[in-house]
Amino acid sequence: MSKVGIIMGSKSDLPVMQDAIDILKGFDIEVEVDIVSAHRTPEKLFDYGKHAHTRGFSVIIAGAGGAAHLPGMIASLSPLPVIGVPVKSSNSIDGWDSVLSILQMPGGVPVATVALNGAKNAGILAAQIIGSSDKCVLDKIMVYKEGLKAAVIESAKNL
Ligand code: RP5
Repeated sequence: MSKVGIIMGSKSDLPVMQDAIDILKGFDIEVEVDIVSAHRTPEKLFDYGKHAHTRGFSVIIAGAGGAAHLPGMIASLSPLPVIGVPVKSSNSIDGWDSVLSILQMPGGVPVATVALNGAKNAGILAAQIIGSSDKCVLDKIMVYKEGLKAAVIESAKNL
C-alpha cells in the first residue's frame, strides 16, 4: 500500500501540517510524520532524502517556514515527487520568504509548491498522485470532489 511521508522543519509547523495528515487519513492513505530540519538536523535530512524511496513512500510532503530549505533539499536527494508547503512561521517576514524559498527551484529539481499554509491541498495532491495508479484512492477523490460541488450548490440555496 502507498504511504506518504510528511515532514516539517519544526514541531511549530505541525498546526499547519496537520491539515495534510487529516485529509490523507480521510482518504485512508497511510502517513508517516517526522520532524526534519534542514538547518538543525542536516544529517537526518540527508538520510531521509536518500532513503525515502526504499521505505515504501510514494510521495513526500515537506513543510517549512522562513528560509525554507527542507522541501528543495529533499527534492535534490530523492527520486520521489516532493510537494512543498510554505509555512508562515515565527521567523517569517510575511510568508513570501517561505513561498519563494520553496517555489523558485532550479530546472531539473521540481518541488510542487502549494499556497502559503496550504497543507490541505498538499494532502489532496499527494492523494491524486497515488490515485493515478490506485483505483480505490481515485474513487475516493471523485467522491470528495462531488462533495465539494454539493456543498457549493447547497450554500447557494440559503442566500
Ligand atoms: C523553520 O523555522 C521551521 O520549518 C519553522 O517554520 C521555523 C521556526 O522554527 P522554530 O524556531 O519554531 O523551531 O525551519
